[in-house]
Amino acid sequence: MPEERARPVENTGEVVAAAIIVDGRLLLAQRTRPPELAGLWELPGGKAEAGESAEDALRRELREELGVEVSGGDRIGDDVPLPDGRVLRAYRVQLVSGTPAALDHAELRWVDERELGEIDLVGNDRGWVPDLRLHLNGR
Ligand code: DCP
Repeated sequence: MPEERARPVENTGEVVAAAIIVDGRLLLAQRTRPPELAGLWELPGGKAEAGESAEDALRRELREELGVEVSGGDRIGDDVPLPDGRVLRAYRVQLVSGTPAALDHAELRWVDERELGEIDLVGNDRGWVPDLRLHLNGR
């Protein structure tokens, strides 16, 4: 039935972003695209696929973009509605194995609380800074 095919699959509307904190520093990644976001820093992540849980999307995206294995996925900060109708959500994840590499970004940087306040984040991620500070302070 056409209605069956047209029904949206759960989770297709989410973009996941990961807060990886090691030794009091947060991992940020510098975007290469699109042109209006290139050069700005973000929590790495990406679009969840149809039917994929947020935790699975985080595991897949970080494997693809950073070459690392992560676990967990407790929410951080507020939902950020994106112009295309998706919703962007941040999650705290734990690094399980591997050393992050910039496989899909221009560069990676581990920032402390002060540096987080100074770096040029993508606009969508800026609202998370107060929550990220709490996590960097060991909460
Ligand atoms: N986004 C954001 N902040 C983040 C992560 C993503 O504002 N920390 C935004 C940028 C894009 C949208 O979410 O508008 C989707 O992110 P990506 O382009 O990074 O997602 P993918 O990696 O899945 O996209 P693609 O593989 O199509 O490049």
